[in-house]
Parts: sequence; C-alpha cells; structure tokens
Amino acid sequence: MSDYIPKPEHKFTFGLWTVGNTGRDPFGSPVREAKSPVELVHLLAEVGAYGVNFHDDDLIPVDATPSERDRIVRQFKAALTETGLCVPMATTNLFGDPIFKDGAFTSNDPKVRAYALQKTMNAIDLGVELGAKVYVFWGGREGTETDASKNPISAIIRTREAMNFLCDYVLDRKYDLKFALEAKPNEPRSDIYNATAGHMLALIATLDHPEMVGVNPEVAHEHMAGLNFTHGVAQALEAGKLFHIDLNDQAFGRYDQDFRFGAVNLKSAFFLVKLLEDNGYNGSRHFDAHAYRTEDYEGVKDFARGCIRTYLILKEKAARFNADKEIQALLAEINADDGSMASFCGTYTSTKAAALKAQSFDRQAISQRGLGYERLDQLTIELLLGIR
Ligand code: GLT
Ligand code: MN
Ligand code: MN
Repeated sequence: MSDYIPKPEHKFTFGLWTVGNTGRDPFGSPVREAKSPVELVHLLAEVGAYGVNFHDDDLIPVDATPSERDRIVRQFKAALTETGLCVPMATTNLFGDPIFKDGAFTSNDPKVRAYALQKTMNAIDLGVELGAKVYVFWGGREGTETDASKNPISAIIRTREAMNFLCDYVLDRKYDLKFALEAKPNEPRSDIYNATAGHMLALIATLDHPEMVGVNPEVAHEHMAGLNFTHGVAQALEAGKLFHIDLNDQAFGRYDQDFRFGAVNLKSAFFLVKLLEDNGYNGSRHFDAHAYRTEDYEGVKDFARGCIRTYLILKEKAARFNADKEIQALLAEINADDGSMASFCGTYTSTKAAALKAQSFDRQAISQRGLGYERLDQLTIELLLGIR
C-alpha cells in the first residue's frame, strides 16, 4: 500500500476561492478570517498541491490601480517560485459584481455584455501572464428567474458570439490557451442556460473554433441535476473535450454543497477516478470544493488533504479492480464474443443489411442468460470496503 503522497504528475490543484472560502453563506457571516493569495499559496504547498487557480478578482481587487496590480502579481509570482506551485487554470468572476445581476454575456444590456468581454480579456491577460493554459468559463448568472425577461434563443446566440469573440482574441494575441466551459443547472439563478456538460458539448460544436473549446464538468453540478457524472465525463473524454475537471461531492437534489471529494457518493467517485485513470486523462485534477463551515484553518488543511488522499486511495482501488482475477474473469465472461455476429457489424453495406435482416435470433435463449452483475457489484463493494 502506498502512502498516498501527491506527486506533480497527479496534477492536484485548488482554486484560491476553495481553501480561501471563509464560510459565508446566505444565512451567516464568515467563520474564518480571510487569507491573502500569498498565504493561500503557502497553505496549498503545505498540503501537497501541484497548482493554484484563480478568478481575476481573487487575486486583483477590481478597482486596483495598475501599480497595485503589478505589485500583487510580483508578490504572487514570488510565492509561486518559493513553493514550486504553478497556475494551470484561470477564470473570470462574471457573477459577483452587481453589474452581473442579470448575467454577463447573456445580459439584455449591451453595456453589460461589452463590460463582460472587456473584463474577460483583461483576466485572460492576467491568467496567461501567470502561466495558465486552460481558461474556465462558469456563467453563474447566465440565466433567469422568469422567462418573461429573456429570449432563450438570444441567450444561446449571445453566448456563442462571446465565445467566438474571445477565441479570436486568444488567437490574435497568439496565446497558448484553451477554453473549458462549466455548466450548472441552477443556483445562483433559478435556471442557468446550458445546464449540463452535455448542453455545453452541443454548444461547442457550433462555435467558430470548436477545437479551442472543451468542458470543465463539476461533480456537484451534474449531481444537482440528478445525472450520472461518470457518464457525462465519459462523453466529454470520448469526444476529446475533457480539458479540465472540478472534483467535489454533493448529495443529490440539494443546493450547491461543494463538499470534499468523495465525501458523499464514494461509489460514484470510484467509477469516476477509474474512468479518468484508465483513459489516461492528463489534465488538472482540480478540487472545486470547500471545507465545512465548522472548520478553522487546520480543518481547511484536513479538507484539502482529504480530497487528495481520497483521490489517490480510489486510484489504487481502480488498479486493484483491474488486477482482481475474479472481477476480470467475470468481466471477460460478460463481454464474451464468439465472433458469430462479426459479419453483421461495423460499417454499413447493403449486403450486410440484407444478411442481418435474414438472420434469425433465438430471443428466449439469449435473454435467459443471467448476467452476474449482482456478483460483480458485490465484488466491487467488497473491494471498496477494503476486504479484497
Ligand atoms: C464558483 C463556482 C464554481 C466555479 C468557479 C469558477 S466559481 O465557486 O461555484 O463551480 O467552478 O468560476
Ligand atoms: Mn466549479
Ligand atoms: Mn459547485
């Protein structure tokens, strides 16, 4: 058994807003004092993180003067050098300021839409200056409380226009940067446009530079919609569109909980880690979560270490699953193929179609076979419970 030590190749990252979360919620004020970005970089180094991500406003106050901006960037870079952390991803806060109360790129007000583009271009410059290779878009305010207020088709068109504009900005500047779109079904808006990773994938296919744009699915967000996260991530992976991932956890049907990775749905977390590891995902494993409101900064470190440890433990379990003789024998049996159907499958030809239409199937014999999934699932559970 390994000691579950994080290594650079695991690419474990956290946002400044995650370990920096002070516990403010709609019902109560902060429970932890705010820490500066430099202090948070040191905290992340202490727990073994590889990288740190940020929103523009997490690092640079929105009204900072150019010389304040330069000083903050200098200090932040010094902290990165001192700790060896890097900045793999950056993003824009397009949800906190009151100007975004009715959305950013999808606002009905052209001044708000233009300001959102301006803020994002500046934030892209900042991210690139600090080394980011992935740029996340989470449109928390891009939605409605009442559909009387906005035309949902205009919202799609405005989102597309903004993405096309910003892709061209990146190309114009010759930045080495990809975009990753993050969906969420609701909260803080009653309904948010492009509610799931699947919606985002469909939107991406309509962009001018689809090759520059992928997704950043978040466990909690797909669980809020009652979806199987692993299936959504598989779709993104298979399409070559998994540019980033937000790992956390969430009880189904609840508000946005952003719990420690694996804190609620261990079995789903296992299949997710197995999917990522089996398929050579090599992007950041970003924990977009925060510590319980009950915690002080020691608890925040426990939270961050917990995310990392759970991932590494599940990674080890996935390797164990792949090496388990009984499980693999069952899987081989389940996927058995006597080759008798080979001539019907694959690329369509009219001869194949005619032969397949003439083939007779013994439906009863085929359907009577038990599939052994109960045994397989119980073996998986026992493996996860640590007795195999
Ligand atoms: C915010 C949100 C997250 C997003 C972050 C990036 S900000 O905390 O809840 O899911 O990933 O904008
Ligand atoms: Mn997220
Ligand atoms: Mn979330």
